[in-house]
Amino acid sequence: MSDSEGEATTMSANALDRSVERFDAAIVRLPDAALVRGLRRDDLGMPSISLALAQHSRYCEALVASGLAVTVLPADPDHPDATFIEDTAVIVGREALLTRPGAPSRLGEVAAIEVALREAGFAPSRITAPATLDGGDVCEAGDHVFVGVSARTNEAGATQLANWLAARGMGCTAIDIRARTDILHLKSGLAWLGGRHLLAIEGLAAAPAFADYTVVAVDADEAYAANAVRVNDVVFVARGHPRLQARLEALGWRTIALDMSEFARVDGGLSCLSLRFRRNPR
Ligand code: CIR
Repeated sequence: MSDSEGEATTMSANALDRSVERFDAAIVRLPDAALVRGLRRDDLGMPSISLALAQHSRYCEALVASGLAVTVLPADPDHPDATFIEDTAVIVGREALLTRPGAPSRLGEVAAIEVALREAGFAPSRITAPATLDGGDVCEAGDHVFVGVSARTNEAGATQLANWLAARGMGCTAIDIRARTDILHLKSGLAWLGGRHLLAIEGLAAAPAFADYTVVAVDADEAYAANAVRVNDVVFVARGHPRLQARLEALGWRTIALDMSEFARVDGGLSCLSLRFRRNPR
């Protein structure tokens, strides 16, 4: 990234390098009772809004404990999936890109995020029609970005993202996940752990695109936990995936387990509950 320095991203083949850009701020959006109407591929039962609010609150506490100032946007009763705020924007350093979500019911979520990003000092660019892009398909891995072409992100969206990144000195590789039925977004099955380290579901771990990375493969029965999030010194992991959590700890990452049961019922994961960034480049 153009403004990365100091403790920020250092790309190296060094297996011990776990460096990441350090965040000091995040924006989240409270879940609304409308979450029960959230989009989902499978019927995993109705989310409980009271439990979702409690889980969201603990997620925010974990962000604060990790050194981030958290801006909490109000719930949006008109958009059941609005709590999955990550899908509405991509932030790289001090640059932001408003997305154009691939689900028509989610297009209207972006306006409020534009206001919030401007208040946070960004002058965001935007994805334009007919392109679609969901932030959940965008996996930043230091100076390189992987973008999923999916049921939500089309090829035009991936191309617009790649052009936007190229203008900022960053590379981008598209990964076609349209044939996959097990993940909604690329990051449903992939997470960056820092340096040259990725976490991935078995079906993605051996992808040629990741040849330069060390990939921790997640067992099939813990696949949901592949949507982990590295936040400064810790990795947030979905609670209930003890083998992965123990493995990450054994490999030297500190982890925080967070209960995501109610968001998982509507295909949501840890990464999609926040936009994370640095307020001031150092
Ligand atoms: C949707 O289908 O759009 C929401 N129910 C879940 C979005 C999850 N977003 C993400 O993983 N980035």
